[in-house]
Amino acid sequence: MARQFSGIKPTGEMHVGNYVGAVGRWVDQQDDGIFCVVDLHAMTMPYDPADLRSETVRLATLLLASGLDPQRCTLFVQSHVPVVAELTWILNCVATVGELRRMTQFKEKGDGQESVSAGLLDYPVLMAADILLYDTDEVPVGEDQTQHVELTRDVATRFNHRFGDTLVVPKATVPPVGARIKDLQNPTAKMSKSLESPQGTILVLDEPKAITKKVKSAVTDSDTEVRYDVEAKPGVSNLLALLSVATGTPVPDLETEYATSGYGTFKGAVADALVEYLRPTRERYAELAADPAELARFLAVGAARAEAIASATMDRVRTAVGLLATR
Ligand code: AQP
Repeated sequence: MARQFSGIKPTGEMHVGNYVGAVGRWVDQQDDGIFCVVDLHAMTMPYDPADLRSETVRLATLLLASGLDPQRCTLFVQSHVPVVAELTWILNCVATVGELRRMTQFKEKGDGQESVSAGLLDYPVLMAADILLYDTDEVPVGEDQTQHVELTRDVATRFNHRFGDTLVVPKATVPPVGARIKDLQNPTAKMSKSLESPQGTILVLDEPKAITKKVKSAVTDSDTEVRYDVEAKPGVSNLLALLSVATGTPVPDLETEYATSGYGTFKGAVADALVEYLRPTRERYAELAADPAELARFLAVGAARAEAIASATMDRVRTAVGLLATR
């Protein structure tokens, strides 16, 4: 079976874009998958250490609440397997500055900043190290991360060419619908944790009333037709994608169903569907958050399992690149 590995940054509240693009699919295909809260990646932009700690716990709890089951998959915190930093260094000597500077996310996040950390430039190499450490075949991600997975493939292929066949070359998988969920207030921009757009971002833990209010005030257009056309009707298309994922109904069927209903009725249906789609996670979250000791136990088991895989990969890598064995 193809091994899945993916991660999510503890940089704010998980939103429905993260859920549709990545986490919901992790849950659906979780058997033998490896999933982590990538706390080291959250350090590439200015942050508060106390927030990083609390958001790591909160996000790990939310992943359990979403349906990841530690009996079926491995769930851990990235920094609990510290050899990822060693592999990052080794891959830094394989990746080039030119290819890192071309990454869209580096350009977007660095844009307008007086100075950016070397970590922001190196973010994709840390991501490559994570993916390659666990002999990953498939990386379920949203569309915004496919460029980083492509870079991982390039680096792994170059490594294997230079040092002999050592690393598994992975591929990204994106969902057929909802690979890039847009901000409800600005439907040409992706919904994002760190964009300051509270009305445009539906959080997985939002109360039903808040979800309904956000969907009802979503930006659409001056037309009345419910039709999927990302260029001409980005707002309506985004809502159609959300409704399709939340109900499991193909977009063309929804276009037929709501063609003449008007935007008010259509938005009401989207809001109701999202409330039901996110309800089980919200309800389980409260229960799991009440027992942080249980979470810590799950994460320790996950880290031990991940460490065992990582350690075997690192033995191969160290030998391949010419590092002297310690034992
Ligand atoms: N809008 C989105 N639509 C579909 N998928 C998305 N993902 C993120 N936004 C969308 C996917 O969610 C996973 C986890 O993302 P991440 O937290 O590791 O980093 P990100 O892609 O940078 O997500 P954000 O929400 O935009 O965070 P910030 O604002 O902190 O950078 C990934 O698989 C991602 O593709």
